[in-house]
Parts: sequence; C-alpha cells; structure tokens
Amino acid sequence: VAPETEAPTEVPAATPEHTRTGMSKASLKQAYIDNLFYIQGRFREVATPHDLYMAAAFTVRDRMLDRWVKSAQVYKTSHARTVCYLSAEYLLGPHLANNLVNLGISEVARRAGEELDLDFEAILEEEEEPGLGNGGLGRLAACYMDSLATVQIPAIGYGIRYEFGIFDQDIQNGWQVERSDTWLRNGNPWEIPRPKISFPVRYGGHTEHSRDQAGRSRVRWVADMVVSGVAFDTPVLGYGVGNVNLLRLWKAEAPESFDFQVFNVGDYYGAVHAKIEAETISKVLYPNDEPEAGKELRLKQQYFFVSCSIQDMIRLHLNTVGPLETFHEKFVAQLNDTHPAIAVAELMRLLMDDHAMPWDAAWDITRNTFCYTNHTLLPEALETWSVALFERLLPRHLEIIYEINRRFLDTVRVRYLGDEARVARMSLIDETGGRRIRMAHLAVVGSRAVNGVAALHSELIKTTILKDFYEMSPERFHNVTNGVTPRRFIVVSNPRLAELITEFCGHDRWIRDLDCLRDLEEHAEDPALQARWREVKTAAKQDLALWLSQHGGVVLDPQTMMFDIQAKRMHEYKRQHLNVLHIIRVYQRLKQNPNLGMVPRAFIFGGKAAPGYYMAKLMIKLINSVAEVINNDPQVNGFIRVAFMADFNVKNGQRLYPAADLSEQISLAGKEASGTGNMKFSMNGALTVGTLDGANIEIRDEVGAENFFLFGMTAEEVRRKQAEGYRPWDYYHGDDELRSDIDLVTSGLFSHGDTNLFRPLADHLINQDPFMVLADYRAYLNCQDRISEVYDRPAEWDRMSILNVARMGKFSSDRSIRDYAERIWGIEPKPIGI
Ligand code: B1N
Repeated sequence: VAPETEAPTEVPAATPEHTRTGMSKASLKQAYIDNLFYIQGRFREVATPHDLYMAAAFTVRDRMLDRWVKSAQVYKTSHARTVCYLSAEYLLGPHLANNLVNLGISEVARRAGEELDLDFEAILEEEEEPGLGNGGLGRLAACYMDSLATVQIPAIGYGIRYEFGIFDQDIQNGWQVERSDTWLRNGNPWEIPRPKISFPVRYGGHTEHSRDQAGRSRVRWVADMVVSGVAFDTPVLGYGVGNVNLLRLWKAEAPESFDFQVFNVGDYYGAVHAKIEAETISKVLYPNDEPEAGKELRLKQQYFFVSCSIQDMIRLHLNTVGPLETFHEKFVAQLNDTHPAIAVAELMRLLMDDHAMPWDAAWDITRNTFCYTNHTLLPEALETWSVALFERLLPRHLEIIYEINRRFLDTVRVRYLGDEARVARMSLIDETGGRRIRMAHLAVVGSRAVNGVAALHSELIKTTILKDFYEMSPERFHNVTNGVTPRRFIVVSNPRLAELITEFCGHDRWIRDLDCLRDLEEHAEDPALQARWREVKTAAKQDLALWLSQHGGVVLDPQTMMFDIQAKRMHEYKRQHLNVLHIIRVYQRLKQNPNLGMVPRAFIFGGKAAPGYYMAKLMIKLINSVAEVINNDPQVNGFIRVAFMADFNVKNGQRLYPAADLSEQISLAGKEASGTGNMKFSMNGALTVGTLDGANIEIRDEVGAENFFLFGMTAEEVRRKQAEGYRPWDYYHGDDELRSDIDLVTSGLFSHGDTNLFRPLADHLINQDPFMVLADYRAYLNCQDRISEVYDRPAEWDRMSILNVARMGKFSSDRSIRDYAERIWGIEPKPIGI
C-alpha cells in the first residue's frame, strides 16, 4: 500500500503534474492515497469514513493553496484596495463539494474516486457543516464571500470561530429539542491556525486622562481583563478564477503572557477560572435571529472579534502601505448589521490612543472606512446596549461614543434650530427609560454609506427607523438587493438542473454570469424541454422523498404530489401558521367531501426556533401534530401529507431547494427585509406563492406577474390597517371557515384531546395577531386554489417554472457584490490568473 510502489504505474512519467497540485485524474488518485497515508496515517483497508473524507478534503485544499498564496502576494505587492466584511455570523455550509466545483474538478474527482472504489456521495455526506450563523444574515455573508472571490475583489471576511455553532435540531414527540453542535470534534481540514497572528482584547477597568509633552490630551485605558484573539484562516476560492480570498475567524484564548505565578499567587483555581472565562467568549453562537436583551457575553463577543479585526487591518496597513492617514484608501469595512458597530469606536480609539492621531483626523478616516448594512426593521431586533453595561465593559468606548454623539448632535442642532425632539430621536443614546446606546445610530453616524437589502426595505428604512438620518443626508442611503450564489445553490445542490441549463446557456458561462439564463426563455414553450425539465424536477423530488422516508419516516409520492415547501427560521412574522391554516382547510374540505378531486400535495416544512421563543416552538409542535393526524388518516393521506424536516441547515437546504414545486414566501408585507430562500427556490424552478414583501417584489418584477402567485396586503395597506386599529376578532367572527379552522386547532383533534396545548397560539391570533394572519387568510386560500388549478395543467406550470429560472439572473450574489463594489465601495477587481 506504500504509495511509492503505485506511483510509477499511476502517474505517467511525462506529466509535469505534482501530487500536491496536479488536476489530472492520475494526480488526484495519487494525491488522495498520499494524503490518506501521510496525513491520516491510514491505508484503504483500515480507513474509517472520516479518514476517507479527510483525505479528500486535504487533496482539494492542496489545490487551492498555490492560488491562495499567489492572491495574497499580488494583493500585497499591488497595495490592492481591500474589502473587509465584518460579520458576527458565517453560515458556510459544507466546503468540499463547493471547492470541487469552484476548482472545476468535480467530474475528474468523481472519476478518480470511482477508480479508487470510493463512495463519492458518502464522502461528501461525511462533512460536518460549519453552522456559524442563524439564518439569512449569516448565509448572506457566506454567499458574499463566494462572490467576492468570483468577481475577483480582494476581500477579507472577519468573524468569530465559534466552537459551537447553531444547535442541531431534533424533533421528539413533535417538539424541538436542541443538541449542541460539535462541528470541530473531528477536526477541521479547511482552516489553518495562525497562532502567531493574535491580538490582545481588553475589557473593563477605567481610563486615565493626561497631557503629553506637546500638551495634547492623551487617554490611557487601564483594563482589568485581557483575552487573546487567535486567527484561524480559511481560503475562499472563486469560481473558475485564481482569486482566493481570506476568511479569518478569531478564537478567544487566555493570553500567552498569562502567568499563574504573577497574576494569581497561589490561586491555582482562580487562574484556571480566568482561563475558562477567556475561552468562553468564542464558545457558542447566540441562537437567536434577534438580540437577546442585555446579554453581556454577546457584547463581549462583538467587541472581541471587532477589536481583533481592526488591529489586524492596522497591522496589515502598516506592513504594506504605511501611514495610517491612508487607511481608508486601503480598506473599506462593511458592517453586517449592527453586530460589529462597535468598530466605529474601536477604530477611533486605536487611531487616537495608540497612534496619537487627533480627533478630527481619526474621525475623517473612520467615517470614510465604514459602510453599514441594515437587515431588519423589526423593533425588537434593533440592538441597544445599556450605558451601565458599556461603562463596566468598555469604559473608553463609552467616552468616545459620548464625544461622537456630542459633536454629531451639535450639527443636528445647527441644521434644525430649536428642534430638540429631533435631537432626542437622533441621539446615539436613548434617554427614555434606562439609558441605552442605539447601535444603529452609531453605525449610521460612523459610516459613509447605509444600505438596505431589498428595494422595499431600503425605502422603508428611509421613512421609518432612519427617517431623520435620511432627511439630513439622503445621498448616503442606498439599496443593494441581496443575492445568492448559483455555485452552491444550483451547481452543487442541483447537478441535474445545472447540466440541463448548460445545454442551453453555454458551457459554464451562466455559472459566472447568471443573466445568461435568459437563453432558456425562448424554449419555455418547447414540449421537449418541458418534458426534460419535469424529469429533472421529479428526480429531485424522488431524492428528497427517499431521504425523508429514511429520516423521520414520512412517505411522499414524488410522482403525483406537488411539493409545497416552507423552509426558514420559525417566526411569527414569517407566518408558518398561515400555511398550517391552509393545510387544515384542505383537510376539512377532504373530510367533508372524500371524493373531492384535488391536486395531491406534500406540505413540507423546515426551520429552527430560537430556544427561548415559545410561540415559535409551539408552531413546530403544531405542524408535527397536524402531520401526525393527516398522515395517519387513510381518508385523506392519498391526497395530502405533511412533513417536518428536522435540522434545516445548509446541507439539508440543498436537499429541499431542488425538489420544490411551490415556494412559500408568505411573511406579512413590510416585515421580511429581503429573504434569500425565496431566490434559492425560484432559481431551482419552484413557483412562488408570496406577499409583496422584501425581495419577493423584485422577484415578481423579474419573472413577470403572470409567473408568480401573489396574495395579501401591501406594506402600505398593512400600515393603514394598523393605524386604523386592526381587529382580528372581526375576521374570526366574520369568516365561518376561518373560525372553524382555528377552532379545530384548539379542539384537541391534533393534541390527543388536550384543548389547552395550542390555546396560546389560537388566542394570540384571535386577540392580537400582530402579523395579521387572519387579515390575509382568505386571500391566501384563494391564491392556493388558483395554484392547484395551474398545477393541473403541466405544460403551463412547466413554462412558468422555466421562465422563473430564466429570469433569475438578477439574484446572483455576483450582481449584489458588483453593486457594492461600484456604488458603495469604489473598488475594482484585481484578477489573478490560474
Ligand atoms: O437578514 C437576511 C434577510 O434576507 C432577512 O430578510 C432578514 O430577516 C435577515 C440579529 C439577525 N435580519 N436580521 C437578522 C440575525 C441575527 C441576529 O442576532 C438579527 N437576520 C436578518 C439577509 O439580509
């Protein structure tokens, strides 16, 4: 088994290829055996599935490294302007298949695997995905890293290397049960630890003000806790290019200088405790898609990764370009929501306190470095931190924030003489109730540009949460509509569709330029294409049905059933319960008329609930309870089935998107900032049933209103109805079917006779219904009836499906990144050849 004995026969002597870098089948095979032997210390006969995966991962990683080093060299020597994406979350998903695609060696690797008698799919399955994010915001950061490299923009993604990412979800007795995510347990072959790239991060203590010899005021921050942030680097390769960017995630450790003797004379346990406290900072991702009020550790996490990242940027700048006066010419830093907004104060602190820069110069640089993306209008998701907590944890930053605020409010007062109400509204400090720091205001004041993530959302920002700021400087407000990467969400997850598209849209041209999908348009009516289109969809549905039957046991019929899927975080504003009410309506109709001719449907759900979000967890229980009754009722289960896919994550998402006929995007208008699942489904040929919310509006504009199932109130109608005083009670009493559906929820039918279990959900709908489920119920049902009619006409449905895919070019994250680069960052591609 010694590789040397095989080498002469496997690698022809004439090839200049190297086992470390060669892309031929022979080189890949040789390298694989080599890695299995020299890295895992195994030969085939004794290798575990994990060994086989690791050998594959190292074989692929080796092939990225020369490009990575070359990119770093070119970026460095050319002083390339660089984007730093600051994000508390990166929901990366598995690397192996994606890197194979981006290297362009999927096929040859598959064949090499076959010749080595390896189960290629099993090896891909073996990878634990890094779930370092909650949902859309974290996944967007991952798509943007892919696109930054693909459109050849020099970039560094900065974030936190959480030891435990988003929890794994089990379903037990219909309820969500959380299990901790141990993604690092077996090692992570994609990261390279950089123990020598580390920075101290300090907390607490006090500040000392003095004057230096030149009479300038100087501040010394005497902290009482210090941790060390250590870099872990992951290469991010672009598709079909030589550019490899850097994802640098920070792990918290006790500092190297941490000395038991000096700091804790005789107090061994105290010393160990301090070490644990340091390591706690990067231990676990907060599993909420909105902030948990006042959690000190969360603020520590935010400051931790921001401080490391800004110190790293300063180090890089001093090592290459030189004087800090040009920092903002070298770097632009994009704040992914307010989670890294403390960066504004941190850069000010470092420039002034460590590099002796005067306020005005430091402010000029800071303001020209940062740009801020807002991702939500939900009031409960807007971050604020109590002044008291800040004072305790980050006393120097609080002083700086006060000074930023003082100077900023002076400009507001000059501009709006006498308008103290406006001053109070715009202040970085919310003085109503306990004093709190408004992180969105800090981000806006400290940034050159502010953007929302879909057209509607960007408009609503200007008229609601940031209205005053927009009035003061409208030129700083932008829209950049989100996008998703077609590499992962078509090529990797739906290879059959990718192959079919390639026949019409030019060999892999469309993969780097998604507008090329337009070439499909002229064939939308072609029965031959439609037939093959349908085959591809049915095959994907078969894959999903098989997987679901093996994981959870629900049996769905991919031939006859429409796959109707809602997969996203569980949240009342996303209205999974509206979907459930529709299921219950269909169920009741079938019970009343068992001979009802109807299009069979599989209703499929996936999504995690924040562990502390009771209503969301109850929705999961409701879905599973309705599933239990329907799936076991022979009177209806030939027509409808309900499945809840446990543990919706990137890997499982890749199983769902290709298999959907219908995509549920039914949030209350004005609540979903953009949505990105909507794009992933549509790109895979699902038709959308959706409200005029977030990016749904733009998807509908692109694919054509006639190819989109629209229902429900507009954001403006929602606003008006709420202003008038919304009374869900009236809907409940005014619509017999609605009342009967809600009453069935509390009847005990779905809860083994327990009439209390779902009472909180039903009562909340009837009495409060903050997301207006009842107001949109009737429109939703009518729309669903139309959908069933169209599905019954396959040629029409297939045409619409083809046109959806053909017109999705806009929603490539490559387009989003080009928008950022041109309109916000002012940065040019820096191509690296292969
Ligand atoms: O960001 C996505 C959007 O497509 C979604 O519409 C939006 O809901 C999502 C606090 C968030 N907004 N805010 C968050 C996540 C974690 C957290 O701790 C807030 N996520 C979104 C991408 O733009």
